Amino acid sequence: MLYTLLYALHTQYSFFNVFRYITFRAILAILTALVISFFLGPWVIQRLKDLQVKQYIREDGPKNHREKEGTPTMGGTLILFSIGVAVLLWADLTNFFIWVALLVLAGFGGIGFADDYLKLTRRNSKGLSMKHKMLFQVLVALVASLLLYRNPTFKSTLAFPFIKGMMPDLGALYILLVIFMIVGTSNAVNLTDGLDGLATGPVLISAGTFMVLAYLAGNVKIASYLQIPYVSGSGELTIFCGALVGAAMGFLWYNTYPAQLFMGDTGSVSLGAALGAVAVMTKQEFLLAIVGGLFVIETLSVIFQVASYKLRKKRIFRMAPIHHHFELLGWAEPKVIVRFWIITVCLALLAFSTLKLR
Ligand code: 57M
Repeated sequence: MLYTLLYALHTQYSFFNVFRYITFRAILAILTALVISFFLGPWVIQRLKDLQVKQYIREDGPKNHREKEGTPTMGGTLILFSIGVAVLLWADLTNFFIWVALLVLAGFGGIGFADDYLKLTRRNSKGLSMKHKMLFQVLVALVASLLLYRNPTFKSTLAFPFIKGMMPDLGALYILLVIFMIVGTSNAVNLTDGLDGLATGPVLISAGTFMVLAYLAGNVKIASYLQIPYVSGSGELTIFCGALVGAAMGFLWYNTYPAQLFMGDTGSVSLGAALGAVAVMTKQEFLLAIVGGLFVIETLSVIFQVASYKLRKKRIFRMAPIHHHFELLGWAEPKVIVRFWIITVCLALLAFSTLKLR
């Protein structure tokens, strides 16, 4: 909104021409979301405590988690508010992709909020049933996929890293791909959010990676030089990703070990879905699988653990998701967290390296 107002002034005062630049507005979005989440954090923590919005710790979890009982949760409300303000201020609100991204973020945020709320009112770690959660998530993802599929300027093709030029048109199957990307990433981030800052860090790094990728995909000259799909208008997602980065940075100040605040499903479900949606809209689905490799590993660890237990009555890991396995190996929580962050930074660098290896 401010973008439209301020840029319009460039005819009288040339200084305001700077608001035309996506990079400038992305930096403003990062700083706006960071300042809001950082300075509102203490107030939100206190309000959540007053409202008894606190985490119930499952009995069957690692012993050291017992002391986390009572930590305020649903900090995702702070994250979503920070992102919303920053995007509404600095993004071009006539941009189609911005509204699809906001729809996914808000839709999944609502599902996560309902889940957290039910856990609170039922005073246990159950929430929405898996069936209802999946149904609502697929519905929101279906709306986003249909908006994209029916947009005449948006192609239903799938790009592959390393193999330039191979971009099959999936036709109506593309709708299933979009739903899979959004719902899959949402649940993968949700599973990963099991240690202080363990999800927040990789979300921050992934959003930062896609902040750059969106800029590249939306710039016809750079996209053709790098031989990546040019997606007209997707450059505005640079501002959306910048807001994700800023909000995650401010939230991490309070979510880092020992956490004063958890994001809850309100945060993990919506942030994951938003990353999945951005990856689809910038046509970089495989790069999300690379930079978000930690989310993939965490999800696969659960799949393999459950399958192994069902088939062989034996566990592969001491406990899944895999972050608990290392905890039970005796790694201190901060050691698991920071090592997983280091892995994510390496994966982000690997994702960037594929841009030239075409
Ligand atoms: C999402 N939620 C955390 C917090 C956060 C199928 C099975 C693998 C499902 C999985 C599960 O329940 N996943 C739910 C993970 C929970 O965090 C809350 O949830 C929000 C994210 N959705 O924002 O509000 C706990 O994680 C800890 N935490 C922190 N710091 C943070 O910043 O310490 C979270 C954020 C919090 C807190 O303790 O209470 C969670 O772990 O539930 N189940 C599991 O992950 C369980 N694994 C398991 O059952 N493994 C089995 C089978 C099913 C694979 C096995 O290995 O045999 C583990 N989680 C728990 N207890 N709580 C282990 C048992």
